[in-house]
Amino acid sequence: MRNIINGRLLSAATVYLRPQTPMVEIKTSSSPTRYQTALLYLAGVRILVHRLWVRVFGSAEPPPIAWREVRLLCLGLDGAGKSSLIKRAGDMSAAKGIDSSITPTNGFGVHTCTVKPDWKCELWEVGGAAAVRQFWMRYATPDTHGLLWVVDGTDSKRLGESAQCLKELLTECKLLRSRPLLVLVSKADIGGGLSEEAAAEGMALTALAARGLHIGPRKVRVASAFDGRGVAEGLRWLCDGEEVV
Ligand SMILES: Nc1nc2c(ncn2[C@@H]2O[C@H](COP(=O)(O)OP(=O)(O)O)[C@@H](O)[C@H]2O)c(=O)[nH]1
Ligand SMILES: [Mg+2]
Repeated sequence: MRNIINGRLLSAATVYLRPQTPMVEIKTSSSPTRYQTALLYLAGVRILVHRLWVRVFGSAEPPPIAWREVRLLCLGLDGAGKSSLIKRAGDMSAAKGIDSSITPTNGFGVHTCTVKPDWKCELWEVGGAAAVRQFWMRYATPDTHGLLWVVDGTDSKRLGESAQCLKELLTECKLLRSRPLLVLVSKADIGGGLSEEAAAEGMALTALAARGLHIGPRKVRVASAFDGRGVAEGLRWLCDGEEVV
């Protein structure tokens, strides 16, 4: 049922008479329930929010997030600094320092970090002790995008051993030869460590390339888990070849 006042058709549930006269509430059988009124309000709010969104962001829909995932294999001698660098990569904004709770990696670990706002990087770390090096190549899968090799920048005595391990790995594992190779020279915060040039020479990277044991792009970068230098830039290069100055 509807009410007609001053010739106008009203479908509203409640009609208030003018001031001076006592307020009279006229209820009709077709009055919307509180539930229906609430639904109407909600619909109105939704329309308002949508219009506001379009005005502020200029699009009818929020942009979709296209996550890209990249898997990297992280290897190097025991104690080179792999776990610490990976930990830093996972939280670049953390305060300076080394996580003293990190224990030597005996087996294998997977860690995830964000290299760019829409890029996830999965880092596979395998322990570097002599007994487990023979298993390294088993962790190189067709999905492995690149090889992150860590050398201890403060321990030039073990550089030859590290170079020999890399050579043996690439001799056995054809798959990794064409993948991008990033050598991170760790512990740069300590000072007096290896330069990028000295590390490249010590790792015999030019000789590896000359023998066809590595045909992919390669880069050497000093890095530190203590203050994070070189870590994000190195990983971005390894993931998509981006040069960060
Ligand atoms: N000062 C300093 N020490 C580091 C750095 N990275 C690793 N270390 C230390 O080096 C040792 C071995 O590090 P770890 O990450 O466990 O090496 P991993 O065996 O290659 O995983 C630990 O005592 C770390 O605290 C670094 O960037 N700066
Ligand atoms: Mg480790």
